[in-house]
Amino acid sequence: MDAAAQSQSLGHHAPVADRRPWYFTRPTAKTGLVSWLTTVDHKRIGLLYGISALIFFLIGGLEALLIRIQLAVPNNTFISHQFYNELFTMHATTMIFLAVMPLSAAFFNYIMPLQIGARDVAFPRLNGFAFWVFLSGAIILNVGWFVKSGAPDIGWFGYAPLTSLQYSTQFKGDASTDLWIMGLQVLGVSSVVGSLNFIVTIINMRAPGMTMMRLPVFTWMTLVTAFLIILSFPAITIALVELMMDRTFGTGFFEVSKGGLPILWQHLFWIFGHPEVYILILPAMGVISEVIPTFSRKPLFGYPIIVFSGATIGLLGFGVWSHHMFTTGMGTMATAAFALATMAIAVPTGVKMFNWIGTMWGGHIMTRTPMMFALGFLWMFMMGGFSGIMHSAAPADAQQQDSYFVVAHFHYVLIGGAVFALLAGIHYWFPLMFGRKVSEFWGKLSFWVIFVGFNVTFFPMHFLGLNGMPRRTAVYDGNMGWNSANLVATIGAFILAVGIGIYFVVILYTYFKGQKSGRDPWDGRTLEWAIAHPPAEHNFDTIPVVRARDPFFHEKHLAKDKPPAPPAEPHGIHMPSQSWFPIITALGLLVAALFYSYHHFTGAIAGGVLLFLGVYGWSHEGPGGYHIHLDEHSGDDSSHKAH
Ligand code: HEM
Ligand SMILES: [Cu+2]
Repeated sequence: MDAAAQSQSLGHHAPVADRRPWYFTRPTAKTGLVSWLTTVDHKRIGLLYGISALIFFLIGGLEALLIRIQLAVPNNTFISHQFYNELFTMHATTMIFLAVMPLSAAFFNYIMPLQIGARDVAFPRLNGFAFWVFLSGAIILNVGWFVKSGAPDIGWFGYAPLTSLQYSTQFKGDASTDLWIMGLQVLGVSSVVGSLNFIVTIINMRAPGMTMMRLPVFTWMTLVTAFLIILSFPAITIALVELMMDRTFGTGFFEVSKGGLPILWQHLFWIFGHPEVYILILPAMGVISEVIPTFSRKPLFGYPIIVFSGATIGLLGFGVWSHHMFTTGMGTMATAAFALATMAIAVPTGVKMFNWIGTMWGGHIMTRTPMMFALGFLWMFMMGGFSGIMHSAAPADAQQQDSYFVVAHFHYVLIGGAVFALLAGIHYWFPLMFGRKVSEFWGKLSFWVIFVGFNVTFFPMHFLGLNGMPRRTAVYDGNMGWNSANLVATIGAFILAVGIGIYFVVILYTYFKGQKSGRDPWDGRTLEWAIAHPPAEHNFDTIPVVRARDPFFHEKHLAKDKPPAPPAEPHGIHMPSQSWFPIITALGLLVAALFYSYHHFTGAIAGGVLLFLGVYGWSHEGPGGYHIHLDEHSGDDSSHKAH
């Protein structure tokens, strides 16, 4: 069957503007493995991100448990010091880059286009490419576990001179710093490409009437996060290129013996690293800003203030990187300036807290599972914020630096904040994605076990830190007064693991056997709730016309008149075609980067050739696309197979 006949049999009109190169027919299968490998549907790509992120979340959690077992008792010999270093490096790298960021990306992909009334993102193939590149970077980072050189062991911050050839030489049984460099570099490509796509989508593809000040807050935070990514990643890209040149070609950017400056690494790393913290937390704030109004049955209090404080946090985030370097001896002026700038960030963050509380104030609060996680977020994030303000004072930080106090602080922000919000988001949007609803009993049970386990694990770490226990050390002496708090923290980590386990089992059970949710189970406010659950491939049968903030709620409950007729789509609904080239191009990048990490230059060039062929085919097959005609069909949103 040729491609045209095939697409006829699927009920689609022949592809438009589709120049088919001789070497590949454009895939049209809508189910099965090929359909997933070649997908350009933002919802499927969102699911791919989400599933991968959850798997890496479990891997990172397993690494954390091994760390906690080792620290449960003094002078433990459970694991070697070398393995410990690999574990804390990979735990942090995995959680940040392979779990929390892609889980946010899953929501950006799945939810954002629905919230703005779009049929897909601006560049659907580029979107698929971003996912496959993400997976490539994740693989590169993790191959170290399976080969002799070992996993990266230099910390997620990769401070010089730990990364110099002197301390981490390849192929001598030492760890693979090069895998870390190339893995992060490849992940950066994915993040930047994805972010450009989201920015263009949000600016250009909003439904008629969806002005910027009517954008749902989650979409706003997607936009701010995307800008943070494209502005901060160049700093680490350059740092990694320089480090790679030091290690491959013997340059001396960070090499003291050649006149290099280790502190240059720290500046470049944290100019990226601090905004990265907001890249992790702003999407979470976006989710919370959707969940709290829905379950308080009130519009978000102070919408413009929430939006502008989000943007302000993003901007200020670029001016505070050196608070990670108070103890490097920057000088009093620099230290004072960075301390003040850091404290200033507490203001827009506090403003947001008051707005969320103001939204609940006098509201009709429904304590469903997503709301429970959101309330958990508010409390935990506030705790993390307070300890954050504590070390924004440089003299206090000089004591807390590199102690467990800092570990407690950032886990309160990253788990209590980012992870709680994302877990809330999964529950919140689950009915939309799969048409099923998680049981309230099991959902809430998982919440409470996670909540208790989390606090038992991390609250004692504040005291461990103030009592001087250093982070990133595999053993401690039994006479330091740290024994009981460490044991408690380890027990807490297991309670937390049980909670996460329950959460996952409940989600999986719901996916297969859960109770059907019906449409719009939470009485939603934003456009994504207006469509079928799960959504049809083309999202909206007719593009909605937006007349208010919270447009769906407005049309359901407040508007007396009918919305104006949407502009006709004379040729039917235009959908983008699937393509093989995103995954082929990403594969080229994977091969090139992997071989380069092993300084195997022939292999690297072969990967480069594949990459080039991918780009060549991609640009020659044309954007493609096909039409769906709804006029002849039954009117059931979930079926788009017209004719
Ligand atoms: C699942 C529960 C988790 C537990 C029990 C846990 C436990 C730990 C422990 C004990 C350390 C200190 C290792 C050391 O200093 O030697 C650590 C470090 C770290 N964790 Fe977690 N963690 C968890 C989840 C997360 C999440 C979700 C994130 C990020 C989103 C994260 C980010 C980090 C970072 C950035 C470090 C610093 C590593 C370093 O000092 O280089 N962790 N974790
Ligand atoms: Cu910072």
